[in-house]
Amino acid sequence: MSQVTNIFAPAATPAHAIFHLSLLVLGITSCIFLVVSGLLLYALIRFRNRASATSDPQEPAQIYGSNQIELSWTVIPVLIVVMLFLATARIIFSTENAPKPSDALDITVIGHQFWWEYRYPKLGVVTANELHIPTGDAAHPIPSYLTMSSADTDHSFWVPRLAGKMDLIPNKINTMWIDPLEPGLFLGQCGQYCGTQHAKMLIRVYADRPAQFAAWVAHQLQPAAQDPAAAEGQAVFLRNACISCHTVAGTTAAGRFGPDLTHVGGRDTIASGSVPNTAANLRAFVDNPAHFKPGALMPEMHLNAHDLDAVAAYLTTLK
Ligand code: HEC
Ligand SMILES: [Cu+2]
Repeated sequence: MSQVTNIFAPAATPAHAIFHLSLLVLGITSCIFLVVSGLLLYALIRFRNRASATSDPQEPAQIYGSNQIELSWTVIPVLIVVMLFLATARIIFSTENAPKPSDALDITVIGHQFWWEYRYPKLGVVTANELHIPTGDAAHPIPSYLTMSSADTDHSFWVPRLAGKMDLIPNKINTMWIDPLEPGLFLGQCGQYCGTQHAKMLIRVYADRPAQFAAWVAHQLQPAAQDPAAAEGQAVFLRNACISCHTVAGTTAAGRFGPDLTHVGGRDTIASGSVPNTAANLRAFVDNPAHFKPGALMPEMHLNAHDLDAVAAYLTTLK
């Protein structure tokens, strides 16, 4: 688990670029550290207070000013700073100006207190909290372009193994791209304090092989399951306020304030990655969202135990 957010284990082109840049910066700053602390140690030891010195309390010769020394400790740091600046600017521009291939995937990312909305406008898919994207390889990367904004306050999308941070700001569009080169699950975290449950606004990016991704898309495009055994739970869902905040495709529920629940049962986690998606956790969350996320913007729904069981059973059928 410790590897999944490791910035030293990049798994996409932008993260690789950042990784190489950080090695360069670390290298240069370590050299500076070694030289400075070496000189300091040398002076401390060489000129320490010795018994032999105290018997001869003579001051050493005093020297005032040295053009050479002043010039070198001005010019060398300026050169180092200019070098670091140019190396950083090169990475930023090469990432931002990378040409967008025609087969790139477009995804709209909307930050909400305290969850993520993902819309695939060209594919017609809408989902929440668990982002699926296709995997390419070094010879043929498949980038996903994220067009990002926010429904409320500032958030920041940060998946360290895939790319740097990008802020999601209301009324402003930011863009970034990621091209995972190996399949896997990449974890991240909202990187901008956005309110009480900021810490439980986790990001899960599933990099799927192209065939697996196509199958996921095909499944997401189907309307919600209509399991006759869960008809009672569906009725509870449809007659409560759930429908004004949540969408379940193929029913009258078309709210957009909360996560799309059409395929909620097929996700691994609920509440933005904070708890595993089990029937018991779904029931506890619907009973009182503050149980897992105090301050979450879903109100306590005050359903009786019977309705809670029914609605939780219904949610698990929405695979
Ligand atoms: C006032 C709007 C509102 C109402 C009403 C509401 N919800 Fe929610 N719901 C939300 C919000 C906002 C979230 C996201 C909470 C978070 O993760 O911070 C959420 C999250 C959820 C989740 C977790 C989804 C996921 O993928 O993480 C489930 C399940 C859920 N709601 C079910 C229900 C049910 C069932 C009802 C009705 C009994 C209901 N909600 C009523 C706003 C609402
Ligand atoms: Cu946030």
